[in-house]
Amino acid sequence: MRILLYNPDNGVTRNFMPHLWMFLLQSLTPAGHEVLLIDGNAQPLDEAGIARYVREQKIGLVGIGAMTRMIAKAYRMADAVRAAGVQVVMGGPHVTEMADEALGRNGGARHADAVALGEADETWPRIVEDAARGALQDLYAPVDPSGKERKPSLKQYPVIPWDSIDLHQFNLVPKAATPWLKKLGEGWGTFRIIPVESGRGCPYGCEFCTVTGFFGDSIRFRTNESVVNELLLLKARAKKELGQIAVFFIDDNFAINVKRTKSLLRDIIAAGAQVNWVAQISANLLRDEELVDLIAASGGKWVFIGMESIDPTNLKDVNKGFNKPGEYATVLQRLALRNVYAITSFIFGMDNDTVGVAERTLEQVRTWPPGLPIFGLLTPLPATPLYKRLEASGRLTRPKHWQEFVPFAMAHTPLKMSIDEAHAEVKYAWSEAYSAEALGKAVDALDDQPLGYRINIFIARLCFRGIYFPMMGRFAWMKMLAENGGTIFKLAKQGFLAWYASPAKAPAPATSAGD
Ligand code: B12
Ligand code: SF4
Repeated sequence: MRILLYNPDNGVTRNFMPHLWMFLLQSLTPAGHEVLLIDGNAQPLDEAGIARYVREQKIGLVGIGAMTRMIAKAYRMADAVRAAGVQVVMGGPHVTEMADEALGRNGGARHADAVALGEADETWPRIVEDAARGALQDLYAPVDPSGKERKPSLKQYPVIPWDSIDLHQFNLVPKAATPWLKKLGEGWGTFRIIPVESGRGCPYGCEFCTVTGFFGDSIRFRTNESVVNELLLLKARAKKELGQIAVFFIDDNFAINVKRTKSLLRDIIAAGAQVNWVAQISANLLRDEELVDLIAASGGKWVFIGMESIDPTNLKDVNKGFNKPGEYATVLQRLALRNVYAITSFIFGMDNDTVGVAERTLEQVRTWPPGLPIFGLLTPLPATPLYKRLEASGRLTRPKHWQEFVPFAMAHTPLKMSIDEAHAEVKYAWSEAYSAEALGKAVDALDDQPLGYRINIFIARLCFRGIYFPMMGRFAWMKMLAENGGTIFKLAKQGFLAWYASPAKAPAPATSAGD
C-alpha cells in the first residue's frame, strides 16, 4: 500500500522546520508499504490538489496530523481525500482531545475514517495493517493488553534514516543562491532545521498547555547513544551536501532532569556530535552554571524560554509560579556570556493584564541581552485546565475557535481589559520589538562579536518578524529591506572592509599562477 502522511500548512511560516511525527511514523511503518510525505508549509496544496495527488499516486491511506490551529484546514483536506475514495486516519494533539468531532459523532460531518489517540508509536503499525485489509477501526488507543493506557518507552527509538530521506522540500536556502553558497566556508548549499526529540513529557502542568495531559507527567528519555548517533547522521549528511544543519530539540523541557541533560551533552561533546542547536528550557532550570557551560560547548545557540509574563500574579494564575520574573535578566546574562541567546515567549490577555502590558514588558526586554522576543495571546486549547475554567465561568466568546481559525485573536474575554485592547497590546509589542530601530539596536549591541554572528542575529530577527507580519510577496520583502536599509548597509560595509583587509583577497604570488 502507498501511504501519504500530510501536515497542513499553518498559514504563517513556510518550510521553517519539518514535523517530526511524519518521519517517526515513516520509520515505524511495517515493511512492504511505501510512505510519501508532504508538509503543506513546504509544498502548499489545496483540496483539489490533494485529491488529484492521491488519485495519481494511487495512495491507499492518508495520515493527517495537525495542531488545533490547523485543524479546520486538516478537516477540509481529509474531506477531499475521502471524497476521492481514499481512507483517512488522523492523529495528533487536537483529534486526541476531540475524537468525536473528527469522527462526526458530535452532530457534525465525519472527517476521518479512524483516529489515533495520543502517542501513536505503537498503534501505527496496526493502523497500517488494518487499513491495508480495508478493516480500519474508528479509534486506536495506546493501551496494554489489559486495556490500561500505556505510554511508549523511548528506549528502543527507531533510527530515522536522515542520511537518505528526501529532505528537498525543507531546504531553507533559496535555489538561485545554492551554487555559490555551497562554496562559502564549509558550505551553505543547504540549510535545514531538523527536529530531534531526546525525551517526552513534562510534569509542570501549566494551565494553558496540553503537554502534561497528552504526554503525561512521567518523563521518558531516549538513550544518550541513540541521540548522539542521530546527530552524527545529520552532521554527516550536511557535510556530504556542503550544507548546514541545525537541530531543534523539541522536548518540552530539554533540561527537565538536569543530571540526565548534562550527561547527554557530555556524550555529544565526547563523540564530536556537536551541531548548532536550539531547545526549550524553562528559566528555573538555567540557574545551573555547569549546565549552561555544557549547553554552549555542545553547540547550543538559542534557548526558547516560556517566560509568559513579567507579572508573578499572572504566572500563579496559570500554574506557572515556578517562573520568577526577578531572575529573568540574570538567566539571560548567564546565557549571553556564553554566546547563547534566548527566544523569550510572552502571553498577553492573562487575567491580571491591563492596558500597557506590552510596553511594560518591552521596558524589561530592552534591558536584556538581544534575543528574539515573541508575543502571543492566551488561548484556551481543548481539554486544557484553562479551557475548562473559562468554560465553567462562561467566559469563552468563541468556544470552538478552531473551526474558524484567526491568527492572534482571543477566544475569551480577559478580566481587566477588552478583547480589542488585548489585540492592540500584541500588535504594539510586535511592532516595537521588530521595528527597524529595534533591529538596528540589537545588531549594535553585539558590536564586539564577529560579523557573521551579527548577520545571523539580524537574519533571525527578520525571520521572527514574519511570525506576526507574514512576508508574503515581493512588495512586503522590498518594503522590509528598505526600512532596514541602514543596518543592511552598515553590515555590508563592515563585511567589505573585513574582506579588503584579509590576506585571502590579495593577488596570488606569480609563481603559483601558471606553474
Ligand atoms: C516543535 C513544536 C513546534 C514548532 C513547529 C512544529 C514543527 N515543525 O515541529 C514551533 C516551535 C514552530 C511550534 C509553534 C507552535 N506551537 Co508547537 N509544539 C512543538 C512541540 C514542542 C513538539 C512537536 C513534536 O514534534 N512532538 C513530538 C512528536 C513525536 O509528537 P506529536 O507531534 O504529538 O506526534 C505523536 C502523536 O501526536 C501522534 N501523531 C501526530 N500526528 C499524527 C498523525 C497521524 C496520522 C497519526 C496516526 C498519529 C499522529 O503520533 C506521534 C508519535 O507518537 C509540541 C509539544 C510536544 N511535545 O509535542 C508543541 C505543540 C504541538 N505546539 C503547540 C502550540 C499551541 C504551538 C503554537 C500555536 C504556539 C503559539 N501560541 O504560537 C505555535 C503554532 C505554530 C504554527 N504557526 O504552526 C501545542 C499544540 C496544542 C494543540 N492542541 O494544538 C503543543 C502540543 C504544545 C503545547 N504547549 O500544548 N511548535
Ligand atoms: S513547562 Fe512548558 S511544556 Fe511543561 S506544562 Fe508548562 S508550558 Fe507545558
